[in-house]
Amino acid sequence: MKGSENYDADQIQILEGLEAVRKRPGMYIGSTSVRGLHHLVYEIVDNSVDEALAGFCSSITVSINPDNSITVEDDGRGIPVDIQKKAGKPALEVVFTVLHAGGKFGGSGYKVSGGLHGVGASVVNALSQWLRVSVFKNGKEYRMGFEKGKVTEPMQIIGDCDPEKHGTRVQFLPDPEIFEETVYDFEILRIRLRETAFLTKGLRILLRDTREGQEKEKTFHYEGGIKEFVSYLNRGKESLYPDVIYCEGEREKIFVEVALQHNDSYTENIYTFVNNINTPEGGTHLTGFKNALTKTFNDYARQHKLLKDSEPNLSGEDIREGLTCIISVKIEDPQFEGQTKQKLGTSEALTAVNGIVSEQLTYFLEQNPSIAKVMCEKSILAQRARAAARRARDLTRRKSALEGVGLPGKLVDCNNRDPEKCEIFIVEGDSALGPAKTGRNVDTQAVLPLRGKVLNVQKARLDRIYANEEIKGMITAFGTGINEDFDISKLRYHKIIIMTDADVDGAHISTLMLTFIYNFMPELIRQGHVYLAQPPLFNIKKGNKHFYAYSDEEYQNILREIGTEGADVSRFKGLGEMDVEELSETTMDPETRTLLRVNMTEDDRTELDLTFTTLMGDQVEPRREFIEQNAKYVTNLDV
Ligand code: TSJ
Repeated sequence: MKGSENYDADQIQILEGLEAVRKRPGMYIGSTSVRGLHHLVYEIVDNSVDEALAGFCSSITVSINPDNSITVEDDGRGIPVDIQKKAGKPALEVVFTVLHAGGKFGGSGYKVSGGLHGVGASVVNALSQWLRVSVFKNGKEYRMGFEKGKVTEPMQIIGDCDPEKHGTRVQFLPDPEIFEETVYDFEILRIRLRETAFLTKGLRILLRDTREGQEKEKTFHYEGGIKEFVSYLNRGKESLYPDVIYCEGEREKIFVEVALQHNDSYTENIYTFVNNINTPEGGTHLTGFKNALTKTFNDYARQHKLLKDSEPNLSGEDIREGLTCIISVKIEDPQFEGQTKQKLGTSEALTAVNGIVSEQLTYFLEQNPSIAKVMCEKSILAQRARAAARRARDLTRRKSALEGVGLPGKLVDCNNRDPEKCEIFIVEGDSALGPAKTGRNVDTQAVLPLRGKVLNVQKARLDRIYANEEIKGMITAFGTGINEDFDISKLRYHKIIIMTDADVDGAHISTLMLTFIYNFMPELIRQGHVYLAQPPLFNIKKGNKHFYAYSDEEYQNILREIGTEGADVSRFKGLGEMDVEELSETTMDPETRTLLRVNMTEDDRTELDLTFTTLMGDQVEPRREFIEQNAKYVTNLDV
């Protein structure tokens, strides 16, 4: 009797647990937006990845089905099906109905392999309209079904299977009552699953879309693991030496893998992971790596006289210039800290990464003196450039302290001093400056002309960036400073509007400016202060009617509507060709213009990913076709 009372009590607790998940899904999967929807897939896949890390699974297939349900299948041992003593029911049922402590958002722990399976499976189950699982084991197929987390088909053996076959297959349909969006995006899954495959060497992941008209599949399989990840990140760049340096080892039950390679650029690209999960804020593993790299390098450079006794040590930043690096640690019970709990706090990870990298990097440098020399030479150049940049910056800082906020001479400022009301148009070329100056609202709209080529900041060192007149002009006009000096409260204009010709050159210049802002003041983009002006492409007149078309498509639509007969059509070749009224009406006047706001998605950290939202002027009648531009800016901008 007692047994069954307990069983009921357990049952109630379980239901309360799953109810909690349905009540506050955000606590368990972050959000119920597209992001959360895709998160369900990762929660399930992570279980198969754990099985792979334990050495029992070599391949995972993820399918997007025609009804937008997802199937994940692996060739692991199959979730245990025997009756768990404590719960008095099959382990399989426990995995899907008991809310496990931890998870990435609510609790603290996330275990890697070693028996704690099913983390997240119950959460996915609770948030699914239905979920079915098949386990292939002992020559049998076991099946079980659920709806909104509750058992609807108890576990049963539905038949024999090939005695050689083993594995788990889960199919689920996210509950539309929970999710704002229920359509899966192949691209989002592709990026994440590719990352997972890079981080789990040898594992084969197949992603398949079987929805009608969208049929496709991609396989990710990297025998080299994070070594191949680094090569992939350095694709299209000139690497400084052919090898990717790789360190691997285990200390105090912490498994460490590091892969690195320098390219000839000046930016540092380090991605860190704990149990295959990205830690954008770094933590002890990153600190351990940085300490090891700086110390190992300086020791080597001194010992081999690449750095003279009279010269100061290379700084960490100097050594990391142009570095692409992946740090991946696997820890049994990682501790996270910081506001968003994304920063690794486990202190043993610092010692482990530091020890392993120091030891193996020292060995590598000794074995590869020519590579060591190339690396040192680059660092020494970086050190000199940094010193020059510091002098230039100190000079400008001192200057502004002495002379007040010396605004650039070319700036045509507005009168209003309330940043919230003010806009600055960054205008390319001289020809557009005239009309922009005359056509602007003198009270709220400032204009800053740029002459000559905008510097590609991904191809220049800091000293050159600080010396560039156009860039200096933008920095002083914006008022915020850059990098560690950046202070958003000093922003002088809440809208920064890049206005270039609607042609290839114009697009290139916009891209260079966005790259500058993205690299030195990303917060401006994050907080939605950066915009692209949208000058029209075509001027269409018929009788007393006047239209502007902003895309080829819109141009065709307008002509179709009004007829070509008697229409006077011309194409704007550049901003400079418009007269003052035209420029003002179509591109600058807040009442009638269209702006694109620049957004930044931080999902895919391996590709600079900016998207745009169209903001219509207050009086623009909604166009038939919304100009939804989705441009991807890949890191290699010089195409
Ligand atoms: F998320 C999930 F639980 F639903 C799920 C788990 C989904 C999928 C697609 C696969 C899995 C999963 C679990 N794959 N492989 C496993 N392995 C185990 O759960 C397992 C099997 C045997 C033993 C053992 O000690 O014999 C231990 C474990 C953890």
